Order: sequence, then C-alpha cells, then structure tokens
Amino acid sequence: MFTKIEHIGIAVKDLQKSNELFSKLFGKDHYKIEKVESEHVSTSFFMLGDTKIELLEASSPDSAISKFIEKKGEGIHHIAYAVDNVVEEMKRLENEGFELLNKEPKKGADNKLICFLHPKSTNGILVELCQEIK
Ligand code: CMX
Repeated sequence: MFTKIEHIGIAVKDLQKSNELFSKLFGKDHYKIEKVESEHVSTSFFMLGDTKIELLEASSPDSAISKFIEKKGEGIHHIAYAVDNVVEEMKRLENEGFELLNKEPKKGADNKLICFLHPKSTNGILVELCQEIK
C-alpha cells in the first residue's frame, strides 16, 4: 500500500551551494548528508513538517543525476512514495504493466529499501518506492 509522499528529489549541480540556498529558502538547515555509493550520488535532506526534500548531486559522471542535469538542467528529479511492503508493491506494479528499474529492492539513502519505476511508464515522472528499514 502507498501511504504518503516520502520525499521529493531535486537534482543539483553543487550540493554545498544548494544546501546554502535551500537553508535560506526554508529558514532551517539540512538534518543529514549521506553519500550513496551504489547510486553515485551525494544527498542532503531537509524536513518541513512531515515533508522531506532530498537534494542530489552526482558523485560520478556515470550517475543518473549527471545525465539528468545534462539533458534537463537542475530541478525535480523524482517523487518518492512510502510503501508498507516494497516487494509486494513491486509485484503488484509489474503485474499492472509498470516498468521496474530494479528487479530486487536496493538500499537507498536515509535507511530505506527502494525501487524505481521508469518515467516512460509513469507519465514522465520518475517514481521511487521507499520502505523504511526497521
Ligand atoms: N524524470 C523524468 N524523465 C527522465 C528522468 C527523470 N528523472 N531521467 C531520465 N528521463 C527521461 C530521459 O530524458 C529520456 O527521455 P526522452 O526519451 O524523451 O529523451 C527517457 O527518460 C529515457 O531515458 P533512457 O535513455 O532510457 O534512460 P536514461 O539513461 O536517461 O536513464 C532512468 C533514465 C530513469 C532509467 C535512470 O536515470 C534510472 O535508472 N534512474 C533510477 C536510479 C536513479 O535515478 N538514481 C539516482 C537517485 C538515487 C537516490 O534517490 O538516492
């Protein structure tokens, strides 16, 4: 079951500069910086009430974030939804015809098991499923 928007991911060129910019915008600092080696990204997180914003900077030219910025520029990269059981949702969505970008859940930032759906199968929005690791 989908339960809420877990976070909105924003692709940025320079995490340090964007941390400063978003700290000014929100009037509060990020609560976490995390490198996700497997995804070739450095991330930072801001919490606004129940809403989480993730900034993503590429840590390698092979990163999905480098390619995205090259093609589309900085901006909203994905919307992540919290799910109670990522494996069940992956099976359900595959049966519904959505294209899963990973066949097994993988470890994402901020203590989550994640799966991405191809934007071509979701009206042009990259969708991430997130299950909290307990
Ligand atoms: N949102 C919407 N559209 C996107 C997109 C995004 N984030 N990224 C790429 N696209 C578009 C491309 O512009 C392209 O569009 P056109 O065909 O109209 O030109 C289309 O998707 C297909 O692109 P592709 O050649 O199949 O694939 P890419 O090499 O561009 O990769 C994607 C796209 C989504 C498959 C790849 O980025 C991916 O596997 N993403 C999942 C992993 C990821 O994003 N990791 C980084 C974040 C990690 C984290 O949150 O911790």
